[in-house]
This record gives sequence, C-alpha cells and structure tokens, in this order.
Amino acid sequence: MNERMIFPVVAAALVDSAGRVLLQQRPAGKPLAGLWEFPGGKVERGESPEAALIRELAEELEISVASDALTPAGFATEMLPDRHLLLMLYVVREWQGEARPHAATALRWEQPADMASLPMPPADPPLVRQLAACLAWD
Ligand code: 9L3
Ligand code: MG
Repeated sequence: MNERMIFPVVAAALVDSAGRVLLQQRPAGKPLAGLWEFPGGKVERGESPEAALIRELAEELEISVASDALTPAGFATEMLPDRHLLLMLYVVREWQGEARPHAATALRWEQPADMASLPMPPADPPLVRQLAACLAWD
C-alpha cells in the first residue's frame, strides 16, 4: 500500500453558552453530500491534528481558535476500502468571529441529545455519544 494506512481527520464540537453544538451540512456534489457533520477535515502531511483543526475552522467557518482552546473529546474509526479513517473530535468553547458556512450548505446548533435523528457521516454518531459524556463531565 503506497498511501498511509491511517487517514487522520479532525473535527470540532463548538459549544455555545447554552450547551448547543455546531453542525454543518456537507455540500451537494461532494462525498457524503447532505449529511450533518462536526466541522473539520483532513490532517495534511507534516501537520499536527491541532494545527489542522485550527486551519480547517478558519477555512470552513472563518473563525479563529487558539491551540489551548482545543480539548480532546473522543475519536472514532471507520474502515474505508484501502485504509482506516481516524476521526478525532475536540471540544471548543472559545473562538473569535461568528461562524459562517464557507464550505457547507447550512449550519445548525443542536444539543447532543437531539442529534440522534440527524443523518450523519458514519464516523460521527459514536462521537456524539462521547461528546455528551464529555460535556456532562465538565
Ligand atoms: N468526515 C467525517 N466526519 C466529519 C468530518 C469533518 C469528516 N465530521 C470524513 C468525510 C471524509 C473525510 O472524513 O470521508 C475527509 O473529510 P473532508 O475533507 O471531506 O471534510
Ligand atoms: Mg471538511
């Protein structure tokens, strides 16, 4: 196998003061179109997961996040045909700017308990459960 066998992806649970968490809808014409996901994306070669997430949040939502505002909250894996997707979720409670959908069709703020009925990419539902446990523990 020429490619890395682990395909690392990072995502953020942006939590507002009411305990709601931001989801974005993946755009038409791209893989997993229409599904609601925690914002984020691929970790590039040579990049740390935290740096990748800060970059993705700037690109996708036009918000700026400090590295010490990222708290690991869980991870999930998914078997792809040629490699394992490793999705790492971070809780973020502080950021600068107002989230605007740059890469997504729409944004919505939801309590984790209300996310079960939303169609999500395969790796995300296990993270919803880990997130709920993490937020309850805070
Ligand atoms: N993915 C799944 N859930 C998420 C994110 C941000 C990403 N919350 C999956 C979808 C793709 C891969 O990770 O298979 C790369 O994501 P992107 O670069 O297409 O956003
Ligand atoms: Mg993305």
